[in-house]
This record gives sequence, C-alpha cells and structure tokens, in this order.
Amino acid sequence: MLPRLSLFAVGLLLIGGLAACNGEAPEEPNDVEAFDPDTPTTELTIRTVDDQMLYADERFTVPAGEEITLRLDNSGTTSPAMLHNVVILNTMDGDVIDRVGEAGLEVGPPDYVPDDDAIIAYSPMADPGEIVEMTFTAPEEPGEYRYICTYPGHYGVMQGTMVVVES
Ligand SMILES: [Cu+2]
Repeated sequence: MLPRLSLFAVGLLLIGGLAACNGEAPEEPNDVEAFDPDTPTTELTIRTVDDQMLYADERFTVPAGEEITLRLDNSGTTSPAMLHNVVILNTMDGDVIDRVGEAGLEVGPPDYVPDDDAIIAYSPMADPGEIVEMTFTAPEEPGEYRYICTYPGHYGVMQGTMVVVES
C-alpha cells in the first residue's frame, strides 16, 4: 500500500512540475493598445486572439516608402502549438500565399520562413506571451499586401492585409 501511495505522490509532483513549466506564460494578456487599422502609422503592435490561430488585427495601414516598426504580441498560453510570426508578402496572390505558407513546415525552426522573393520582411517566432519586433521599409507601391503566420498549419486561417498608402 505504501509504495502505491508513493507512486501517486511522485505523479502529483510530476504534474506540479509540468504546471510550473506552463507558468512561464503570463496569466494576464499583454497590455497592448488597439490601433485604427485605416490610419497610416509607422509604429504598431499586432495582437493575436488568445489560443487561436488568428490575428486580432487583420488589417493595418502604413505610408509608402517609410521605415516601419511592427511588433507582434502573442497573447496565447499554449506552447508549442501557438507560436506565431508575421511574414509580409509583396502580393495578395493566393498561389504565392500557399507556396510560402506551406514552405514553413519544410524549413522548420526557429523561423519557419523560406527563402522566397515574395517575402518583404518577417518577424521572429513569438512564443506564447512574447512580443517580438521587426523593422522594414514599406513598399513604394500603394496597394494591399498579405501577411501570414508561417508556423506549420497556421497560414490557412492566420492572414491579414497590410494597406500601403501614398505618404
Ligand atoms: Cu500562428
């Protein structure tokens, strides 16, 4: 009887240890302010939706040719499934989106980003609870540009639109 109880205790300790590891993710979501998706800006933070494969901000607007500072706030808590990045493409073309999105799996960690001419810029992978930052020069050509998350299995639903307007 005693050995069984001990095993049970060890099991509890293991579960406790795992819970402690999960505790690295913040209990509260990051306190990041929303922005107006239609007002041109050179500095902004895109958020994700809790533990879903979704950007909370699926659209933002930047002035053409300007230096942009873009942060990604990963509000998820589940690792490793909810790693996210932002990969900005020079197109809205569905074939290109599929090509880059599916290549993420082949490339693997840490970035999951292929070497592809269609990529304007990309962020590091953000762990749950992490905010990552990227800087890039906005395209000179006004229009709409797709951004996607290339973590395996995400790009199909995890997409947004960068709008470039004349500055
Ligand atoms: Cu993702």
